[in-house]
Amino acid sequence: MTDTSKLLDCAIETAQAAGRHAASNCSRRANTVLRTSHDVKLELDLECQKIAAGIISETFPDHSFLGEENTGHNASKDSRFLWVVDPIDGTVNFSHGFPFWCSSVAVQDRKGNTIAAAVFAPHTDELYTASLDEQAKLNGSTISVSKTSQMTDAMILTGLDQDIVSNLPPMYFAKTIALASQKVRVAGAAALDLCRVAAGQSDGYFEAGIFTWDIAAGGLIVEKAGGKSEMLAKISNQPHRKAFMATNGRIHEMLKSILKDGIASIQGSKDQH
Ligand code: LIP
Repeated sequence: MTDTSKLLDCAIETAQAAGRHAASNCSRRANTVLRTSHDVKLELDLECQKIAAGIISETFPDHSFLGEENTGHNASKDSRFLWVVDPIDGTVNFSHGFPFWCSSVAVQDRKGNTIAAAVFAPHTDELYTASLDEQAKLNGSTISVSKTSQMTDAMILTGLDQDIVSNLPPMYFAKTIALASQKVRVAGAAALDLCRVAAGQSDGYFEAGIFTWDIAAGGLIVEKAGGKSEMLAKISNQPHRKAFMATNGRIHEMLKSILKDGIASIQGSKDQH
């Protein structure tokens, strides 16, 4: 039986090692291996993932690994545990020197439930942690979600959903949330967005097409801070991509109902990218 605290210790060590490597090499932040119209893949993404994978495989040689930079996880390992790693979440921010990015590490059971999670933001030296056995913490101190109970008072973090469903107008979700809430913010690093929800600095988070490695750690951290997280839809033909929300719990159903029509379009669309 693997002890949850050992899993959490390894998640912390991994997130800190990956994050510190990126931070201490930020002079190379613009060295790009791939550039698309709205995204980049950096040399440092690959290096940091290698460091993360090395620590995990040394500590738990039988565990499986899924990382953003190599999505075909090592299925050869028949493991009860899957490590889900985003070595640099907020890559575009990082590449510009905008200090809102982090390393996100989660370990999941066979059903995809996160057991232990660590998110490390080197610039602010913030380490967010949680496990099934432990409350959400920031640098060792317990954190909890906000008490906001009305959508009109809520600040919601989101991403820009320009390519999710072709039968919805561009930015449909961001606009829909903006009209219903006090403010929408697009900060650019989903794992850290979720940690801000957990810390009560934002009331909710939603993205229509976010990847497993962006939310696996932060989703548990929100829940263990007293909030709620929920997968709303899977994006077809993209096994690791989904519509996902997390809130302080109090506004959960309100935000969900605002998103309902758009989510129905995702579920009904045969033309997802
Ligand atoms: C990014 C996010 C960002 C989100 C993007 C993207 P990456 O992750 O966390 O907030 O809007 O969809 O997935 O690529 O920087 O690891």
